[in-house]
Amino acid sequence: PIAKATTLFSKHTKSIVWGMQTRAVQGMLDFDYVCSRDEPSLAAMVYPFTGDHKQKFYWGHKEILIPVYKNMQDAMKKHPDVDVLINFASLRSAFDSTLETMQYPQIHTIAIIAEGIPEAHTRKIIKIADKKGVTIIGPATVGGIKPGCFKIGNTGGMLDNILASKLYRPGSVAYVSRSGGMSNELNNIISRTTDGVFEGVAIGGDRYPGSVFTDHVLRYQDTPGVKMIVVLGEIGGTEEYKICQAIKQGRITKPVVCWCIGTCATMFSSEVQFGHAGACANQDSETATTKNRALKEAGAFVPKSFDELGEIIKSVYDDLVAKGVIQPAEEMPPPTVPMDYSWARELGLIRKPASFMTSICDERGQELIYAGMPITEVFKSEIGLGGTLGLLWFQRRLPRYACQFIEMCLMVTADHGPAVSGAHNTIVCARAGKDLISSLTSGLLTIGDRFGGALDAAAKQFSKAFDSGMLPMEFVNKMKKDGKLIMGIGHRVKSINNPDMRVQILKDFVKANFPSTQLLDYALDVEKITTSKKPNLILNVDGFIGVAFVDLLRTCGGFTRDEADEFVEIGALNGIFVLGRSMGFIGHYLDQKRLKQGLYRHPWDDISYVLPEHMSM
Ligand code: Q5B
Repeated sequence: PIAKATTLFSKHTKSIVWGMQTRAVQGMLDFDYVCSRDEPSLAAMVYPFTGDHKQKFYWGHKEILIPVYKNMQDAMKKHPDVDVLINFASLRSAFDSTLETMQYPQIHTIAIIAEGIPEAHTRKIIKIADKKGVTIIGPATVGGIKPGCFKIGNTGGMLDNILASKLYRPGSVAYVSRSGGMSNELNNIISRTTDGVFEGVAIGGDRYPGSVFTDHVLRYQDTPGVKMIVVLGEIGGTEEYKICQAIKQGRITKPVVCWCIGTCATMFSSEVQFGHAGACANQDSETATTKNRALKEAGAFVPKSFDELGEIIKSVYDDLVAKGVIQPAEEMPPPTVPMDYSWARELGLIRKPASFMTSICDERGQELIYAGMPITEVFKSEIGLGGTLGLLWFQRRLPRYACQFIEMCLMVTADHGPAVSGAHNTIVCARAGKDLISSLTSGLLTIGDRFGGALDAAAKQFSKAFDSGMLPMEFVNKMKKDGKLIMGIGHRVKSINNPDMRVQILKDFVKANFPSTQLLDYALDVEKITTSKKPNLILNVDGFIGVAFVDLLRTCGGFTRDEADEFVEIGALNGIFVLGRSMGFIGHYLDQKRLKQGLYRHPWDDISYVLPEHMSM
């Protein structure tokens, strides 16, 4: 078998991350930057589920591109200087991707992050790794960290933690633990009690970790920069006895501080399985208490409890300083890494004027909120479609009759046959092979003054005339004099002889339910005058909804007069026709598709060709 490397990471280590772990990668790059590395430690990413491309990351203040390869082979070929692979593959693919990685002799270290890899698979990985001289860290771990040099994925947490534990520059203490979470605690303890961490590895909590305590403790023994070693063992397994043996045999000469967690297991009457798969004592020798005793007997520095771990680390460290073994280096401030915008905002450190303002809907919390009303409440109080529209368009919880009126408007405007401009356009568009949205919008685009889009203009014209005290006759005459059509008056097919039942239905409801119908009454007086001139100059559906809505907004009690006028001014009322008729247009689109109607071509005999006569010179 090929011998494994003593030094796994340096200031020049280059790695590949398997998996689209962009947050972890940015964390590694920020760590590199704060360690004053010349170059990022990450050369590339491998992700088989997308094509080759580049991902944008920050290197300090600058943006850089990191290549992502679909195939590992391409990544290895393009980056021969890479010797570490961080495998973020899931438990289903971690085995295969690790075996594939080990085919490349350039790789000396693999960190496997996934939890739950079958033990049989891990054992196979270990066997091959031992033959090929590859150090495996994990599975089921965050990985490890070498201050000033390299950080595996998410190890060490966020940047504020890295800075607080001074992980941007090396100290003299190397540690190994099983737990990734506890390794962070060690970073904290060691940084407070000594000159800091030289290197730390969390081997993972599985029964068969890819590398064991002694693999790392012996490396640390052989690494000149390491002056003392900390081991955080735990209940289960017998690995800690190998450390005892190595101390007794003189293979380990550097001071070892060690504590096995899980001593509380003795307080339980039955066997306890702790969080890690391997954290269970199957015999007395595997209990934390027995192992701690053995370590102490072998010559390790063992505290009385975990609480004392910091104190004992400090006393061993102070002793080494006193003896001159450790000469603490001068502290140099690390370069500043810009804080991520979202994090800084969360911490309340920055503020920025928003480019967008909204006041109708908030989807950020646990529950969707329409104008202050949680969606569950929208359903509980049965405000229906009219009430929902009231919240989103008018930001008010409207009275029940108003919600009902809105729903009736949507129902009566839902369709008026295939011959009207909008339905016609929708049909022609659908028959030209276009999709639903194109066909719908082609229909909607015909809505305007002449067809379906006269609601707002009718509301404005009638209320302006009414508010100024003009008599209906004066209004009609003025419009005629100005050469203007009265919006909301007139219909192509409906007339006093062929009344529009849609308008009749709405009229009955409004008369029965609205607190006031002043403007509607005024419009009906105008209708009397216009229909006396021509029977089709009725108050049409647009006009009716327009004026009745003004009455509603002005008198329902939910709006000030200015607010009511503003909704008319900004064009809310045409929205009623647009929304209602969208139902019909979609119906026409589906109908044409269902009827398998082919391309529409307008017949020649329906077109009058009036070309200019041939002009001779
Ligand atoms: N005259 C609607 O015109 C229509 C007059 C008027 C004074 C008027 C026309 C008009 C105002 C806009 C309006 C909404 C184009 C209509 C709708 C939805 C729909 C549609 C559907 C659906 C009809 C004949 C004579 C002329 C004109 C005079 C006409 N309108 N005078 N004020 N408003 N209205 N749009 O039939 O002296 O002979 O020259 O623009 O409210 O779109 O079902 O089809 O649900 O889909 O073509 O209901 O009224 O009449 O233009 O030949 O005029 O009456 O000046 O006088 P017509 P025209 P003169 S609802």
